[in-house]
Amino acid sequence: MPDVPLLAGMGGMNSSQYQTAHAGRRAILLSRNDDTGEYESLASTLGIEIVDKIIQRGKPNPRSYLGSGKLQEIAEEMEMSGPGHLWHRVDLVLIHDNLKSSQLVNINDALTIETWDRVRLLLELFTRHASSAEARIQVRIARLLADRSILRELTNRETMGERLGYGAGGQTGWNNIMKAVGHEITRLRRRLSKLDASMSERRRQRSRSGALTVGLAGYTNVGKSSLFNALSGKAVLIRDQVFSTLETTVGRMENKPRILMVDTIGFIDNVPAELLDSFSATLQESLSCDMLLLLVDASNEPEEIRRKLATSSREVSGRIKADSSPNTIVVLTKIDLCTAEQLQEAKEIVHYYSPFEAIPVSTMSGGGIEELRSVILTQLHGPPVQVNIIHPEESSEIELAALVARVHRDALVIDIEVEKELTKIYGWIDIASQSRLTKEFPTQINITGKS
Ligand SMILES: Nc1nc2c(ncn2[C@@H]2O[C@H](COP(=O)(O)OP(=O)(O)OP(=O)(O)O)[C@@H](O)[C@H]2O)c(=O)[nH]1
Ligand SMILES: [Mg+2]
Repeated sequence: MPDVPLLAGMGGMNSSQYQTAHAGRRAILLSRNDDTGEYESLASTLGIEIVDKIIQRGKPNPRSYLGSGKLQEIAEEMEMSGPGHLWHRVDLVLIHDNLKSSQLVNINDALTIETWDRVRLLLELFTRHASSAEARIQVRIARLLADRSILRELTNRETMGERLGYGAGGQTGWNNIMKAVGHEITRLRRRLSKLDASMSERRRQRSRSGALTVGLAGYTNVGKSSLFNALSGKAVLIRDQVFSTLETTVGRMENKPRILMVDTIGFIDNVPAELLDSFSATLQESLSCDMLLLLVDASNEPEEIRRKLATSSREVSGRIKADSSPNTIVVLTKIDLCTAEQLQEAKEIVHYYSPFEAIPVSTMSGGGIEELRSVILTQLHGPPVQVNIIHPEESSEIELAALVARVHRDALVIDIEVEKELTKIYGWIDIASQSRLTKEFPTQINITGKS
């Protein structure tokens, strides 16, 4: 890849030398509304300190987001921001919304300082958290797509004679850079599709082996990875940060009957489809499942619950293939942080989205986890059954013990009751194993509902 001196969106960085450590940077935030909390937490996840917020209420200006007068004012203030000024050492301007490339370039021209919109902020976050080959390629593609639209804008301006001084070689130089970016995107997409193919092959193998899968979905930071750990016992990264998880992890929830669980990336509002599409294979891994858990943070304010639930369910339903719609159960997370009234309100909100009753859990206290496990098992394998072992006539202890052990091998046992002529084993056992058992031991074993 050639070095592309891009200003808007990336400061004076060369695209081959992205600055990935942003901790300690000082920024000012420009916004058109007061609702900047989530954005600020995205920035602070990267260690960026927002030293000042400039809020100009109203509709974004189509040319430069803020009016040109306001931008001029900010540029002048910046000029004067020496030691002692609140803006001293500010080297980044953050924009609360997603911008058109032309707006980004215009702001950047007016302020001559590195400028990020919301997409760029998310891309920086993704870059930092991408830890698998798959996630790194996905993020790189998403970045190049965003870079390309800025490049296109700059190329157009140079062609129109509106803007000079970027790169040597004039228009031909720009066209070569655009071509190189295009080739790089194609190359990465090819690599990604190979990874996707091996992912779907693994999925096919899993389903051939008779394993059923439970997918996790929900807004970022809702507690997906924590629940995954609690149910599968497999350690994945949990952090009080948005987008800790960018890739798929499959873990085993139960061995008999075999149930796998899939943890993956979360959702967030206002992400352009193009950006989320880079992660579509990762999301697909979790959504191509036999049952989906849609997580909702019960400790959020009601408005936030509504907003996040609307985003998550829209993303889920837009991505699930029509022929493979899994049953979806809403799980209310972090209930250790809520009052009984809060939990009740959360239940009422989610009731509109799912016909199934929401399951409240806390991975912190462990509350509700076993109930959820049993709901998952029942949903996938039907209600628990009762395996009756008829005691051998000569009451051979060894023979009976062997039969009990044999049932244990196939079943997730909840309870055992020993009666005079009968041992009742109560638990979950998949249909195939049920018929195998009754075929193998037609006179000693029969299976019924719970008596
Ligand atoms: N109090 C409390 N905190 C929880 C609970 N479950 C998760 N958390 C916290 O919520 C934060 C996010 O948890 P994660 O499991 O990483 O959430 P996630 O949905 O995987 O997040 P991303 O992968 O970043 O999208 C962490 O700080 C967890 O410790 C819970 O039941 N109670
Ligand atoms: Mg996670």
